[in-house]
Amino acid sequence: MPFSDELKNATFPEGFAWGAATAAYQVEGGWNVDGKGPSIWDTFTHQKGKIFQDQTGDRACNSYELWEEDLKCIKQLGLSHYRLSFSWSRLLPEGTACNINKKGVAYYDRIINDLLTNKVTPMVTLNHFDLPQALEDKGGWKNEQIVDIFDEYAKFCFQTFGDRVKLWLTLNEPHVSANLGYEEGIFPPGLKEPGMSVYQVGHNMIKSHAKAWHSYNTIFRQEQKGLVSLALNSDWAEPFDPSSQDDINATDRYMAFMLGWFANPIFVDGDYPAIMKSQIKARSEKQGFVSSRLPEFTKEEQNMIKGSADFFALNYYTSRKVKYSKSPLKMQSFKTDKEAEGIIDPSWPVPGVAWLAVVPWGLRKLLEYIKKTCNDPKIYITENGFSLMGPASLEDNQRCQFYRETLQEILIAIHQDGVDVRGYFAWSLLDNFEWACGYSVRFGLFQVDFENPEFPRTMYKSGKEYATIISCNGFVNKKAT
Ligand code: GBH
Repeated sequence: MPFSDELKNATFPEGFAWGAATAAYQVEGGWNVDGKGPSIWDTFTHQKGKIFQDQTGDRACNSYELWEEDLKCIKQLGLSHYRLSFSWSRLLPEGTACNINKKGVAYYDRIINDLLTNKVTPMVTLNHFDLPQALEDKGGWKNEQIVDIFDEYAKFCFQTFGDRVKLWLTLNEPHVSANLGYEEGIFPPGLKEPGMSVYQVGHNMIKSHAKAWHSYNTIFRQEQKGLVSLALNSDWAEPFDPSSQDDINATDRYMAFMLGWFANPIFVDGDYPAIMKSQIKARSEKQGFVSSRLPEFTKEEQNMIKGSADFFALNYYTSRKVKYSKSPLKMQSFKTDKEAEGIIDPSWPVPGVAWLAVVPWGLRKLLEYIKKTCNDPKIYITENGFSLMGPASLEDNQRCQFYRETLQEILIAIHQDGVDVRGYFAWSLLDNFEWACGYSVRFGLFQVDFENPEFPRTMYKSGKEYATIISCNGFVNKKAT
């Protein structure tokens, strides 16, 4: 997509949030110090054969001890916003407010206060994949009681930090937690229960989010005046063969099963997308189930869920061409329910991890799709990034180009398509523990030397590139002209 002449001098709107993001388990380390309880990621990475070279987040970037180094990175980039997540089991070692870890509270107090002192606005995710192990032992996200337990945790955080934190995300990427944790088993709790638990977990996550949003809305909003949402990840998808009705329908299902699953209940009508419901119901019935494997919301739940977000938080990484894939009825899984296969176009570069085809224009299309299908919400892009296989060179020219192109697509979305984009968070501030890939995949604006016990951070060229764009609030250096 060429950057048209009319937009040559365009800038981002005033007050646009310029951010970078991290997540607790990926950067903190300090997995068992100062009263922190274990999370499902501690348990999982301590088993053999789960993670690339059996690496763990035990030390990660050691941000638990090196927060000041992270703050220096944030300042060097000139960020206006920083997205971090709280480790639930660092705050509440058993997951419930029966036991509050004061040292955990002090750690996040310090981060929040330092950010505010430096005029950086924090955005906090309450749970980025690292459920307390103590709650997993009681059934975790599969047990409906999690809805009340999560609400208690959320209220504790709003109460403790909400005087200063005004941007909250309840959950990160429920699609990923449910699919990788319960369908594919490559994230904890490592279950492979195809076509069943994935929907139960998604269901409980939606209700958990909505209940916490209502707690904020009724108890804290008036006083604290913040905003609460959840981060949803989605690819952009287009039909493999645009003249095939089968591929067109498959593309609709692909988007419904990825984004609509959560976006439709929360941003549209309190319920799952119609095509998702009909598809899973029909297949379940033919497989001999008495009811659909996709649970149903009661009317009361629908009313609670509908409208339970103050903005749209999007994590975008990649795009797919979608083909209809007919699946035998006897095969029961999320994938076969979807009957759609996502393919990477051979012309799209894949510089790092295999799933990440770089398609900056897909973001523009996805933003327009969200505008259209989700009632034109305010949108924060809460994650977007470019991976390299590590250790990566500091001269990451491809990543520089990626940030330029992506931010130009966002400018077009704002000025040409009228999408209400309020901010952008690069994933990630630092090279960090990239889940199942361990430290083999690098997403940082700063390189971290994991071999050196001091974990030094060094800015990549792309960090400089991003800092320049931030300082110009776009691509034109107003000071120079
Ligand atoms: C985000 O998920 C996460 O929020 C963040 O923590 C993470 O570091 C970042 O992406 C980069 O990965 O392994 O082939 O089954 C992005 C959505 C969903 C994309 C899972 C990769 C795994 C595909 N991710 N998907 S595969």
